[in-house]
Amino acid sequence: MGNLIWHEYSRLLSITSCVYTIWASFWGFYYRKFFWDFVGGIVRSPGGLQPSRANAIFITLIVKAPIIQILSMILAFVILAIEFPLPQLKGSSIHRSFIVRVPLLLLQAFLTVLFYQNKFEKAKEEGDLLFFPSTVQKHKEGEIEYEIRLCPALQHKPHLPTPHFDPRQKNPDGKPDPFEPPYIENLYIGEVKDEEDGKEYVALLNKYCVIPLHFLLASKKYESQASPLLPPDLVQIYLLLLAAKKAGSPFFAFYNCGDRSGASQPHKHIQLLPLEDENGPPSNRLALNPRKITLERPFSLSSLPYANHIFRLPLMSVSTPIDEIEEKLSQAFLSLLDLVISTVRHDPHYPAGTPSYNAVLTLDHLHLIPRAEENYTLKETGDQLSINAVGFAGMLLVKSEDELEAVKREGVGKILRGVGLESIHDMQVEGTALEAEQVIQS
Ligand code: B4P
Repeated sequence: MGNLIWHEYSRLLSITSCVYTIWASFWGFYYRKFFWDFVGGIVRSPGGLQPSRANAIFITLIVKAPIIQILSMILAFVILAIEFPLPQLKGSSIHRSFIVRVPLLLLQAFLTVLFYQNKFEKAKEEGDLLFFPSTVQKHKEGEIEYEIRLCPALQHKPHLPTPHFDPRQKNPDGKPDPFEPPYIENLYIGEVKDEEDGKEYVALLNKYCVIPLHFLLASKKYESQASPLLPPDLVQIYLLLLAAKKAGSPFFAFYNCGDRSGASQPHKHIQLLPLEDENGPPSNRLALNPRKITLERPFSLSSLPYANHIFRLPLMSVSTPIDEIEEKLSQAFLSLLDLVISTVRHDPHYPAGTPSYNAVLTLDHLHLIPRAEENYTLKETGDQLSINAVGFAGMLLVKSEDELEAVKREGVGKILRGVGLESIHDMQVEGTALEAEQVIQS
């Protein structure tokens, strides 16, 4: 009797481990990482972790092609067929043999420890990360193809009121600060430090996640979300974007600055979202269109119905010296911020105080969009849409089918214009470039 219980217990254990292996291998196809790449690896800045040459075979078999993940999955199905068992195997010598099981289970253990078991999945399974499934529809208006993401599950997310943003005061509303330690272990990814400035940041998975692997880079010491991006902020974001591109999964970064920008947390944080299109989100793809552009001068996309200020960045890579990256990004940011301030000043109704704006950063452009309002009220349904930088990247978020249809009828451009400002680029043109004028005669 005792033996029977032990046998049944081992069988259930083996079945559980196989089911987990199939699940982990499936995710391992998408998020390819050799788990032990830090052994013998070198951390370079810029560039991140460079695995040792001795690990090249594992990088090939896990990252370049998911061979180990495929083998793990096949092996798990084979063990399941023996343990369950398949009718054809029931009572056969393989089904009754311990000798067959031992090497198969050892091989399974060896294969599965090689590849990364996703932190995102763990955080989700243990309830620290709330994932809201969604679907995306393309919606073309003029030259831009917007992406409208329908996420009905977000209706159940607790609504956070816009905090009081006071750049001089720490945590002005006195609410718990999610970006202060102690961090939720399952959301904690790691920390980075700016080599020049010594400024430290913590990287955390987004707790309320719509796109898997959405993460945040928050300043370790409290800084206000109403303060501008500083040179080390820009450098660290850019290095992360470079590292992501190198790892084969492009991201873009965004920053909601000020109380009219769609931000809900007062502690300075920049957000990074994975991309399906390596040319960036829709607004970046549009900015790439006028291909012959004068570098080192801001420009505006006149086909968009709201004020937008864009700077095309020079080509930089992991081997570009940090000083140079810092100089280029700071110069771009300051020239765009000047334009944001002059756009805001031109609006007689804009309230006094720090202006709000959204920033979108890709490896090829920095976009700054001045903001007049946080929310847009849909004429048809009366629903309020909170728009953040992702909206101005060309990716709108709606929470119901009715909202989706109302947005399409009202027009995304009109909605963005409703929370943005009128473009005065024609008046600002000195020192900047108009698309039509920026073509270099080749
Ligand atoms: P904020 O800059 O303050 O504001 P936000 O991104 O607009 O988020 P909001 O909270 O207003 O979310 P919303 O319902 O509009 O960012 C704060 C960030 O911190 C948020 O990402 C929040 O989730 C995160 N956070 C809060 N508490 C945390 C904690 N304890 N640990 C870690 N992170 C924490 O939108 C819901 C989500 O969808 C947001 O993440 C938003 O960025 C994202 N989103 C918006 N538009 C999207 C689109 N088109 N596609 C995909 N995702 C989109």
